[in-house]
Amino acid sequence: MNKAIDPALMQAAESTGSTLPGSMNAYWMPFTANRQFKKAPRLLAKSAGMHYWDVHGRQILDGVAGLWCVNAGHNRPRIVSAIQQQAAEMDFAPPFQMAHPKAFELAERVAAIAPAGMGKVFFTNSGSEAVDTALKMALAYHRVRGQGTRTRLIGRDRGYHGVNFGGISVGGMVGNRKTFGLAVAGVDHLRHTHDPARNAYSTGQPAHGAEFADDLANLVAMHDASNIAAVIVEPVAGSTGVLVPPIGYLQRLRELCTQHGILLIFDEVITGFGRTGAPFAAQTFGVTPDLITCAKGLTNGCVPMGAVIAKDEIFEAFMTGPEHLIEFAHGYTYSAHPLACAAGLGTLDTYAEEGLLTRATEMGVYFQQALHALKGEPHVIDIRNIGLVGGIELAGIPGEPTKRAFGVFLDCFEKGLLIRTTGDTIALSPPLIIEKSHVDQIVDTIRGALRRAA
Ligand code: PXG
Ligand code: PLP
Repeated sequence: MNKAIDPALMQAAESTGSTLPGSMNAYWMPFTANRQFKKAPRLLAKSAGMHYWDVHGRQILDGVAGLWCVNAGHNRPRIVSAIQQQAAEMDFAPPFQMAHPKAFELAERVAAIAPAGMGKVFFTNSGSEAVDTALKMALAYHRVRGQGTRTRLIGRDRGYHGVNFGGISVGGMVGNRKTFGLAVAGVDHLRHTHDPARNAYSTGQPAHGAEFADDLANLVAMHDASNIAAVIVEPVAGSTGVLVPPIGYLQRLRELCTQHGILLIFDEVITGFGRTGAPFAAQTFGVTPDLITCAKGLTNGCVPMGAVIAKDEIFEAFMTGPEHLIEFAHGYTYSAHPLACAAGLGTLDTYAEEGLLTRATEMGVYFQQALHALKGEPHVIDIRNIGLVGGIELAGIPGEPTKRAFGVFLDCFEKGLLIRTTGDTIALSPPLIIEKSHVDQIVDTIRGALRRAA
């Protein structure tokens, strides 16, 4: 089917200088209802600061930092010029047995804002690749230390760890797993921590649920610690609808991992780079994992890049054997790509100059008040938040899950606001440069949409 573009759309696009595709046939869109989208496309053409403009020239407030990634806001000058300069200077440098200076510089800069003792940085091109890299690193770490029986991996229900085979195996979002067969074997899951009966409308960390971490003790009892390599969790579960960890939960997981020699991996693809009020959620919650996976905000979403940040001792464990041999047989053609490194350096400069990595602490107070003022609006059954991330859970339409929230998404978009929905939860993660007036606009627009919602 070759769908013609609406002439009015074409005209609007031409008026903003954008070009529209002649056909929407070839592009198989990711995580998108392709047929529905192509009937009524939402096409973005321009961005700056807190805003997008669509192909009609309509301004849209960005309530989700693109897709949880544009933490410094759009089209920031230091990042733009860093990318432009790098593209003109050197396009690509092979990352295996070769390197370029900015790769080392970016690794140092990331290590400098990471939790103390986490001083080694391995670059990937996405969060999904960072996750699979971290899982492989955990397996290889135990093996190089003579504990090769530690092969089991533990994730958590409702976890999102990207879409590669390792990530969907430890992940717990059913829709992302059920289609793809067995994936990686030897995986268990902790229960998720969502407990609305006790914790609905918590501000910040909920009071109840530290004991969910004891699921790990049960799995150790079942499998024996000598067979378990790592536990991976999102400090704040994002994709599944913003689940903030109960007070004491991450501490308890850390204690159990330490006690049993199991590596603790925090997947900070969303929480990394200022989302919760510190560079990493590990710092916000005062719990240091062994490995951190990150992506998104690392380059402000401008050039694809991810990373695994490792404790020094993990790297050191690999540095045995003959020096001419490769210590970790893993890497991507585009690991530490020069454009991504340049974007990363420009991003970290912008974060530092504008204090963005801690700005969610102060703005989070206003954001929290504004968000929780939606309590009592139609369909709202829970509101959750920490730093500059929030979730508003709606009661689903009986028998038609996701439909009500998606209706709110469409209504908001029509009114000039981009939000994200997952299941029947609205997720908000605005750029960290957000001002109070933007927070008001976000909440007012959502309120209007809720009152109109089916
Ligand atoms: N781990 C976590 C915790 C993530 O949030 C990934 C890994 C994978 O990253 P890449 O770069 O491979 O996409 C993510 C990504 C959503 C949504 O709808 C969330 C993500 C990506 C796309 C959509 O909430 N998170
Ligand atoms: N498939 C083939 C045939 C390849 O040659 C390579 C890399 O050389 C890959 C997959 C992996 O690609 P990447 O390094 O971009 O992940």
